[in-house]
Amino acid sequence: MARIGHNGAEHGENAMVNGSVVCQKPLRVTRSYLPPLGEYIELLRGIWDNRVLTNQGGNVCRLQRELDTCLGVRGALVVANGTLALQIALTAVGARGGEVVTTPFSYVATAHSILWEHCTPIFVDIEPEHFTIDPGKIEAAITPHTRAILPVHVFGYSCDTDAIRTIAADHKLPVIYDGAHAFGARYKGKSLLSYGDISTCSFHATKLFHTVEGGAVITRDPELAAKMDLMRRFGHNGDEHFCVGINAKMSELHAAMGLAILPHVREIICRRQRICEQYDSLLAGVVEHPSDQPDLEPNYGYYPVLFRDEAQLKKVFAALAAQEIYPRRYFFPALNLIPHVTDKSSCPVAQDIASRIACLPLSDGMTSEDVERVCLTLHLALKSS
Ligand code: T4K
Repeated sequence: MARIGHNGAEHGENAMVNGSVVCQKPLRVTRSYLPPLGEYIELLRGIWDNRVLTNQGGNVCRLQRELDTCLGVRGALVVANGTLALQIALTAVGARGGEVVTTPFSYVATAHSILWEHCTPIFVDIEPEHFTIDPGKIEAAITPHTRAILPVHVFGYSCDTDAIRTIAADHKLPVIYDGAHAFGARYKGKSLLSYGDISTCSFHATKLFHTVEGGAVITRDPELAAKMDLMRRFGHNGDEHFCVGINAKMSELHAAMGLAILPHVREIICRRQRICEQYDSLLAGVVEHPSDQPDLEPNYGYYPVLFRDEAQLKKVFAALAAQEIYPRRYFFPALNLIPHVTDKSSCPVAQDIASRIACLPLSDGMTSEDVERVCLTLHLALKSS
């Protein structure tokens, strides 16, 4: 491989090769999928015709129906983003102000949505194979103030839903799954988003299915569904006011993006699968990657790898950056270590994993040459570390 000089900017397109400037494609942790422009414009045309831009218009209603069909769930309610989905879910189950048992290994939005609802996150350590909450440690964290359990299907790996259901039933606690990464994954024959009292999802631009910004709450419980439906739109229906609500509505333009992408989701997942399989074969024995999870049909949303320690991770990051390759430290630090949480109990497994894990570039548009470039650079960096 040619020695390529680093121009220092994640957004730079040019690099120096043997003294001359060449175009080099930066490879970031992901790159948003966009549908064929004509298909999006066709949906925009409908908006231009009828001038309904928001407030549960035709695109939002259609997207909800199509999500139900695509995921095999009932009554998906779309919202403005995955963080509001978590906040609404927490309020809907009556968790506001109480303790919420959760995982320290997630994106910061998980802990922040808990804090935003004036709840106290109580962190329970994770299991080391697939980084989800360790069910064996949940009961010790439950107190008379616990109002909910909020695990995360991190990177689309399934939590131990059977064990969590049993613990929750024993303690009469609701379970909210943060399924921000779970779209398209299936566990024990059904969508990973169909577990728990409520599942939330993120449709952010970086997700394999997205609406630019967006999210959803999913529940089988008609009472919770009715409550969350009202909560996402100010808590009222015409002149009748039922509860405190917020503005978490998805706009018609965002829903149109979802409608344009949904028909392509299968191919997106298949392309991502091929990239992950290429990573698997080129990185076998080179760097640690979680094993396949029994009963899970993955969605290939992320490709996490574990380094020996943080020092090795940093060295590899520098070598990759020199080749315009930008993996991300998803997720660092462990959330029990962020400044504004009060439960600072040690979570040694999460802290260890968070210090040495990273997600490699993964998007449906990556070529096999792109994957080779990442793997070759990684090989060389690891050899010298
Ligand atoms: N729970 C969990 C477990 C989550 O992971 C998240 C969000 C949430 C809850 C909350 O859901 P939302 O409220 O966000 O719907 C990104 C996303 O912003 C965030 O949605 C996501 N998780 C988190 C894991 O990743 P950043 O700070 O890493 O994004 P950013 O802007 O650095 O983008 C990463 C790469 O993606 C860039 O290098 C280039 C590419 N990109 C980015 C954007 C914004 C694109 O190709 N197009 C784009 O428009 O947080």
